[in-house]
Amino acid sequence: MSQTVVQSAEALMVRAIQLAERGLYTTMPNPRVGCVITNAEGTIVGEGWHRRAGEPHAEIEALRDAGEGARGATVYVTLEPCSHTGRTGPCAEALVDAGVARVIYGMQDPNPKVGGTGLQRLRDAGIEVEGPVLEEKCRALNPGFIKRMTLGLPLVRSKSAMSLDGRTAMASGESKWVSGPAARADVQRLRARSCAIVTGVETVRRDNPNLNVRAGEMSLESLVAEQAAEVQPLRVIVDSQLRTPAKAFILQGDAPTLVCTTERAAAERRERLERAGAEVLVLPQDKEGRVDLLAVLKELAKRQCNEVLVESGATLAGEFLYRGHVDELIVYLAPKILGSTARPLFELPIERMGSMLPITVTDMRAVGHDWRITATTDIE
Ligand code: AOF
Ligand code: ZN
Repeated sequence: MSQTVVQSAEALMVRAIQLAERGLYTTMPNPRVGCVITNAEGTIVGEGWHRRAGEPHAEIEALRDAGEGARGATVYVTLEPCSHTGRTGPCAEALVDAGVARVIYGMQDPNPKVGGTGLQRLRDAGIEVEGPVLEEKCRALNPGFIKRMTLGLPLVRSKSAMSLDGRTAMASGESKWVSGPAARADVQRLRARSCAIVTGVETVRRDNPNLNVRAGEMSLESLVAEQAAEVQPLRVIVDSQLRTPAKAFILQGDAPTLVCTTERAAAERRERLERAGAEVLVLPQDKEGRVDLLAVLKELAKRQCNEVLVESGATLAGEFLYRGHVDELIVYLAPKILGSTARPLFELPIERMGSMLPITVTDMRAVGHDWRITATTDIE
């Protein structure tokens, strides 16, 4: 005898969140959204998620999956259905046309083009609307999209690796490899969910990194990894005088590279980097003549970057932190001792306890033989 177990709104929203997570590496610049449709008995009749910008939204996928089953049904969706015509048509309209009875949403759309009007459209059509349900978990799907829509800035993560004694590289600059292979696979996944990877010219000169997403190194199921690697993040070099070598690996490959510089840089260097395939952008400088990091972040938001990963040496990472631009710190702690001549994690001259930067550790877990510490900064 088959028996339908009626699931709570929370349980169905959890299912919708799991579906949304399938778009973790591919929906940018759009948000990750998932949707579940149930019939009057509470049985799931349709599921969908947003896969890629330009492709159907989660609700449309779920409506297609449900077919005629959508009539009179209840829809659980992690984000307010849209009311605007962008790359695709309005989902609120599609839900009305499909004749659904109830919509339960996880959070309002922070996009000013939508912001409540999707819910209003549903109510106007006589659809019962309830929410927000599991709002915090739904917001956690899209921290970068939310920040960009509300503040005009991307979410910034700073990633670094250190020894047990808090050192990140030898005095010579040598830093391969502080953390182990599992942590490096974890970094590949962090890159893949980001819209841009920011580094400094010193790291480019010293380590010559690619800063791209490599499917084979993500430790993910191959289809998921391949799809993730199809959406390469923008690589960004902060380079006030254009000292990036034209032969640097970061200028090669499929991913685009943006070099942010200042008026101080010589024109012939600019031309050389452009010939090597980079886009060079002159931005305002700070008091010390370095590239203004806030200007970099504003530019990235303008280019629809939701999540930005800073993967740099101690100087640039310290600068991002000191200026209050870092939302989340990710530090891999390796079971090694590098000693007192090695470099610190952040180049940050703090003289007094009263000037220290407070942080809140939100997660700490083993990644291979290393520990990954995630913290939010408490800087206003
Ligand atoms: C939804 N369901 O699955 C997503 C939504 O350019 P478009 O047409 O793809 O629209 C993108 C905007 O739509 C995006 O900024 C956000 O406000 C909303 N995303 N909405 O109802 C979805 N991905
Ligand atoms: Zn939509």
